[in-house]
Amino acid sequence: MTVAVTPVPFDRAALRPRILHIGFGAFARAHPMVYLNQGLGVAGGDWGVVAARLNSGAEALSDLDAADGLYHVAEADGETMALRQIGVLCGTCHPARDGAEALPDLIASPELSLILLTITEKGYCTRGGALDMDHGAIQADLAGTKPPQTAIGVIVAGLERRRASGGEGLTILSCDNQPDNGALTRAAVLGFARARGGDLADWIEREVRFPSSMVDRIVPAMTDESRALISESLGHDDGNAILCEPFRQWVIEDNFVGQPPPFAEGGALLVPDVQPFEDMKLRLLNGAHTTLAWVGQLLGQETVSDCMGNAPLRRAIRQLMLREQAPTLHLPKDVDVTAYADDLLSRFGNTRLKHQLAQIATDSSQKMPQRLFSPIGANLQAGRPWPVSALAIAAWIAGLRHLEPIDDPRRDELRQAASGADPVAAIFGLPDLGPAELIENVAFTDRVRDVFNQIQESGIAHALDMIVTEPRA
Ligand code: CS2
Repeated sequence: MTVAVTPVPFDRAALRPRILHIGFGAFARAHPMVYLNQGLGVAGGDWGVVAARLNSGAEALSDLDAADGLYHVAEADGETMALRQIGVLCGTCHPARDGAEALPDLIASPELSLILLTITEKGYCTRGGALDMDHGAIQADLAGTKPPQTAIGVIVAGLERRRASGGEGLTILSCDNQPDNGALTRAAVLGFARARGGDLADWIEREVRFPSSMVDRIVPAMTDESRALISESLGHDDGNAILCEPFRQWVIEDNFVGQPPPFAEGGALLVPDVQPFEDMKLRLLNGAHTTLAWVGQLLGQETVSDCMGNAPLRRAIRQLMLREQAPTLHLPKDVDVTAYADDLLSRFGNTRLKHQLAQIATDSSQKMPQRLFSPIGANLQAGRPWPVSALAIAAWIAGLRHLEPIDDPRRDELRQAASGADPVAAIFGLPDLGPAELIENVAFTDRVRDVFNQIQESGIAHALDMIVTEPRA
């Protein structure tokens, strides 16, 4: 059955290349671009976007060019489906296709005011909150014998050019799931600029702003099934379309050079401090996701919505959110955390989204600190129990030992550590996996080891049954 499409609500002829989006994948299409599309419909303006990728994905960008930058976003759950056409793109850029100078030149362009980033946790090349100087790609970019490969290297090359041509500062806005993502981006960019020498870092400190933001929308990787659903609803194919849930939220620190694009008019919240929103989302939503990814896979489940059909697992997730994560938070004003958690459970139950647990399990070493380790640390300190978190960590270690494939930048060392006689000690003996005060705390490692042994001896379903205290719904 076809569904009516909401057309682009503004005049595309007015668009200029004012925003560069690095890491233009599924999430970018379905989240920040939707806010901008709607905001331009309300407020108008010339805020066009150049979509960029650095590594894979040159073809996907050329496909967007072939469609004149237009694509559809389908927002769906079991009952509803809405289709909008997104028209904010005014170009694409890929170094492999357009040459190594293209991105730094764009960053230097006086028209450009904002760089948006969705490069995933590992794209920042940080460790312990600072640029990772041992990172191979950072070392190569710093050596400067070849064009930069990392987002951080490309950004610094662009800022250097911008400054040299007398350009003004701009804003760099991270849309990745990390706490204080603005400060982290700033640390990475400044770390790189300082390591290069000269006084560019001082200019960046003065002229570039790095607001933090909390982003939320579940946007799974596209599948044949989601493509077919969109084609059927549209009445024709759109190879650039994306399927996501109806829910979206974006809370942005109000800290821009000049006027921000009309994100607020498109539904974003601009606030002085995003941290309460970030912590709540990272711990309740993403912490639950990572728990589902590992416990669910060991239980033989494939998707998040499948997991919601498993009664003990669903109850454990509610328990995690309300008894283990919520008590660690300074909640944003007016938030009812029980309603927030229950809304999350229904979002997870969205049967239109075939959100693969294996996709969420990707890069878990980069996700554990903010999603599970930090709240566990707070619970240990406060003397509160954390059984579901312990199950999640133990399931991760069991998964590293038993599941294939493992997709993680630290895969080899993790796999090796997980295969030994005492995997828990070996995993937490790896450098910089989490905060030292937690990893070195025997109350933490002993508890995780107990649960790990229980999974090994009696199976994950039994280990799960042992910890669920949340009443049946
Ligand atoms: C997920 C997120 O893959 C993952 O790690 O937890 O992408 C999640 O779907 C989004 O943060 C939802 O806003």
